[in-house]
Amino acid sequence: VDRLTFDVQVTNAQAATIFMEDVHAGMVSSRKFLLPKYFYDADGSELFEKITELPEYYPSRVETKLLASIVDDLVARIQPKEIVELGSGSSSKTQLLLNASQSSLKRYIPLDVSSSIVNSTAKRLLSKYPQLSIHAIIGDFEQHLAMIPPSIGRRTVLFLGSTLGNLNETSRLNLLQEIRKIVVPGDCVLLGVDLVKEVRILEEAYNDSQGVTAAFNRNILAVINKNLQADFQLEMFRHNAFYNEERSRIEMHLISQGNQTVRIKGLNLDVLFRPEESIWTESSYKFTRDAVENMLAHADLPLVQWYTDSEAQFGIAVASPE
Ligand code: SAH
Ligand code: AVI
Repeated sequence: VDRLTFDVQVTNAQAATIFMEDVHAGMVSSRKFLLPKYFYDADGSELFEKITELPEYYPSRVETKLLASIVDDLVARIQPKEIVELGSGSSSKTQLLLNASQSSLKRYIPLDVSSSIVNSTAKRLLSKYPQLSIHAIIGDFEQHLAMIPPSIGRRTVLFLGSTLGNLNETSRLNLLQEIRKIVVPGDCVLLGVDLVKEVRILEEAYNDSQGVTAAFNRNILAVINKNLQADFQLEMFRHNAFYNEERSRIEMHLISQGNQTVRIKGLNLDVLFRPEESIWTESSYKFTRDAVENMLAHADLPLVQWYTDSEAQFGIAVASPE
């Protein structure tokens, strides 16, 4: 269909090289780590969708409800002509905006590392919104914002799900500064952020009773097994997620169950694990309104509106350059 453009920012060979370098760096580090963007192969994206349906994982549910309650007000203010979405995944919350903006909206630009989910989502949206053009970009939001096509007017940049919280402070600021470069006065940025709250609620959201989050966490090892011919035994790594109050973040780790050596053939590397040694796989920072307002201001994106649910679990910031 000519309403669909599908841009892939890196060749398979480039992606393979970067993946090798990143896994190597993480596995030879004295504190082992892996980058959370590698959770999201087709299986990982499916597991994340299951997470969003868990009773314990309040962020998706609360953000959806909040967005539904403000969407008419929002769209009346911003009347978007195009929506650029970072880490768009299944675009399920986005559809609230797509529905409400039908009269003004011409183009939707989802950008995500996970080609499988963007592909199936784009096809679904094309048939559901016959007036809409879709320009999908498979890429890394920390590297490829410059590849987003020139604006056709009144652009809204959407960044939902508190995915910004998966970056550390420096990377968050960098990304917001890159976002600033793709908007002009009159455009806006909609940022969904998970808020600091009672530790029990936070920790339960990352330790669900069905073990879906544990499977999501371990999937990163399956991704390495598949792409680098490694022999991680997934059941030999325990899921561990806890709130680090001092740093306002959930940390997810995989903990080695005993002494073990993992062979990563594709890197020609043997990795030794001590009992209880951790691989740090994800941080998920939690915010306050002030913290969000400050970081946006630092990126020259003044906060113009702040929405939160009645229990102040989740926030949606609207920022606009001057
Ligand atoms: N926005 C959706 C999905 C959130 S899950 C929601 O709110 O429910 C995080 C999404 O970001 C996944 O689809 C994942 O593939 C994508 N993602 C993670 N790191 C990324 C990166 N560095 N660049 C682009 N996309 C990324
Ligand atoms: C995508 N991201 C904001 C999710 C989060 O909550 O940090 C990923 C996730 N990790 C474990 N559960 C969900």
